[in-house]
Amino acid sequence: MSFTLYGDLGSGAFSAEAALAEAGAPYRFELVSLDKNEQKQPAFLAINPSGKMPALRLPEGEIITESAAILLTLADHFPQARLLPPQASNDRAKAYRWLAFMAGEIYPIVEIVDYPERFVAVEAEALRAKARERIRERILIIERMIEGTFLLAHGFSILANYTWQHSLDTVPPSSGTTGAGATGGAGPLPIPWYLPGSTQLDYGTSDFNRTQVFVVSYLWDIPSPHTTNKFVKGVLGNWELSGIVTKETGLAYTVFAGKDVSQTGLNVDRAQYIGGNPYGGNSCKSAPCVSWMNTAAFTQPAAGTVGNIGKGAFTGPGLFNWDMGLFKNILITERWRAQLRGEFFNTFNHANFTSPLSGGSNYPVLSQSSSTFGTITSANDPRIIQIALKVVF
Ligand SMILES: N[C@@H](CCC(=O)N[C@@H](CS)C(=O)NCC(=O)O)C(=O)O
Repeated sequence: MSFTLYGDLGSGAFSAEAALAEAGAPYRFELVSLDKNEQKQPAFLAINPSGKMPALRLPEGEIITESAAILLTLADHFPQARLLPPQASNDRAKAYRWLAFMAGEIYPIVEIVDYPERFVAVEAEALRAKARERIRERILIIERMIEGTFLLAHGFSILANYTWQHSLDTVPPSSGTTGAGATGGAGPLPIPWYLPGSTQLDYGTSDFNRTQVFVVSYLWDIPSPHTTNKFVKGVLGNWELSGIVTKETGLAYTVFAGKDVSQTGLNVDRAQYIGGNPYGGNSCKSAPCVSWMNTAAFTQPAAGTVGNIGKGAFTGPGLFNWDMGLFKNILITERWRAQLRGEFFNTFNHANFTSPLSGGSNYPVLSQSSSTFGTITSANDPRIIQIALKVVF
């Protein structure tokens, strides 16, 4: 049994749709085009006689209109989604207050902005401009009530996501997503089809593949001290702490011969893997990482052959990064606010080495004949600190 939401893209139906999605409710979206004036056609007027969207059909068939009523109905239907703060709490009362404010003080003026000619026979544009001003004034009332980042919720929000995947393709290494050189892309040419093993060598892990990616972001509105002392409140109040933590596995790369051993003139020959652990002792603790690859496990292919290493057969070092932000919000006047922002990228200055590549990170190929074969020679950015002052008015 599913809900049906009637609305248009980019219309006020978004609030109902956001609530349905947040509640995890099953729903169907029925498009009613404002551009084609479909909201005033008999088919939709039978659903909402006032010719306005959103309208929501409940699974039992009842039609609900008026955004505030729709939102409250959905909050009732899905208590576990906690669309509203706890019952009888101050925050619940505040939520009702802002819902009524949007429905009563702001939404009616939207009609004047959208259709001023419905209200006056002349000077419709002047009326539209005035109505816009009113909306702005009223939205500013809400803005000024926001302490820190939240209007209703306090404290802490956190988002985490994890992906585990493996992307494979048949374009030659370092073609990225542009395709092989042969088809106008940026990558090298494929290994010719008539050479033994050619198809297998150009099939493998995609250049952009990261098998595991874990990202957590958080925002903490640090509670202001409960005191009447203006100085203490001014200094210790209105701080926000935010951050993004990323941990991901490395990018795939391919070991090339670095010479035209096959004499095809294409310069896409692979090195020859001759057995043993392809990775070195991993001694990256003290730069340079002399032994990311075990050079003794590779050699040049025999003359006239293309080597035996498949696309993306090896994986470079993973990445760990923690960005942080510490913000202090300063209320100057009703209208003017300032924010002092301290941003710390790679806060703990973790050394994130890049793959030991011959041609930079956009060219995930390592040349066996290079003098630095197997050695990591570069890293991502060290810690960077940025301090800024933002003024909002
Ligand atoms: N009171 C209604 C107002 C809805 C409303 O104004 N919707 C606009 C779209 S954002 C609409 O349907 N306008 C079409 C029209 O007035 O012809 C509510 O709160 O849902």
